[in-house]
Amino acid sequence: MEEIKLPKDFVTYPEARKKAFLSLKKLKEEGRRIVGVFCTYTPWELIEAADAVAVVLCGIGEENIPAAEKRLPKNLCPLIKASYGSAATDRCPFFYFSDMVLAETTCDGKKKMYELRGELKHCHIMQLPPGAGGKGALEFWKAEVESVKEDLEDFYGIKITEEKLRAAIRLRNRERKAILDFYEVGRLKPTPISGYELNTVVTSNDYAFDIEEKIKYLEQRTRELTDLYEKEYKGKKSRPRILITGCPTHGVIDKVIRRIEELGADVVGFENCCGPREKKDPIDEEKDPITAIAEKYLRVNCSVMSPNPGRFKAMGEQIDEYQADGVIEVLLQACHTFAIESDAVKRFVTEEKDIPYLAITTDYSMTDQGQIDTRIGAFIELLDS
Ligand code: BJ8
Repeated sequence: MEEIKLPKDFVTYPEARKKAFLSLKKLKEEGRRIVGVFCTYTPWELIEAADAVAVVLCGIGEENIPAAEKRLPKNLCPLIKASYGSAATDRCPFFYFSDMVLAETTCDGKKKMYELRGELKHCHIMQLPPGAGGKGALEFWKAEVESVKEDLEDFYGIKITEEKLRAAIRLRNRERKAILDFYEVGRLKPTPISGYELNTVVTSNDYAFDIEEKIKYLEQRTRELTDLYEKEYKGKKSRPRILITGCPTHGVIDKVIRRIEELGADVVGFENCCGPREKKDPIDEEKDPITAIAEKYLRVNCSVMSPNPGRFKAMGEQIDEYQADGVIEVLLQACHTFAIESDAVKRFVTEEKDIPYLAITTDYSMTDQGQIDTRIGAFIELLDS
């Protein structure tokens, strides 16, 4: 079993969330506005322009799932059940401290869960068009973005000015660039950073509420890792390089990402919402802000969109740029959109890119760890041979 590379002061994802509870409590005591969010489609710039803090409400861990199953079907994505269960049992301090929730009609499970969540707290649900390229899709989505602005203004009794929106766009674009540069350290061969750190730092960043501080940290860590590569890694032999795709992996970091690296491969990149999916695509700073925000978020390549060709283009680029030797797709149980798209992903990876592909379907329990290890081990052996 190999040790994965982690810095001395490494903070795990659950630890980062715990620390964030305290920062959020402090912000609440200082009278800051707090908006709970879930998804990459969320127009964070509007929240920023409302002088509010956005906090991610996605659940991890299996402890709140039995409570969720009192109202939700068992055969539902664990991310949805964990998110609802933690709010319904009042065990999610992020939800507790949120003044309101901003959510989008992405997959069927999530959108129906938001209806139940709306019973607990004010929940603004943005209607997402079913396909980004459909006739009128942009106009429809732009009106939805406009309605978030209006709701934030009414809810907080404020005015979101164009100046504030433009400042928020600039700030978030700088943050996107810092995150992307950090991610792209994974392109170095051999990589000086573990995928476990990549996944943890980027998802934990959603719980760092001071964006300037976050940018500073990411820039510094990127410099450290680039120097480390020059001093210790350059010219050395690389382990098999894996690109992760599929559903978000923050709830299965230990179960899948850590195990891939302990079993002998490097996770070098993520083609999912824990990766650069939307970071590569800044918001146009010159256009009318509402139009630019609507255009940007409509380009997110999620499987909830039909059709979703942009995902394959992004995946192809990442396979090349990160020099991936194989692709592992993580499918959360009962996630129909990613599960259906996985057949096309498999064909794209094995036929067009000519590298091996493995799909792992799992949930937040630990019962299938042995089976997952066996499959990952065999996949790495195949890449090594
Ligand atoms: S933009 S990936 S964050 S929707 S895994 S809850 S799709 S059943 S999380 Fe997602 Fe936004 Fe898309 Fe990204 Fe449903 Fe699938 Fe569960 Fe999912």
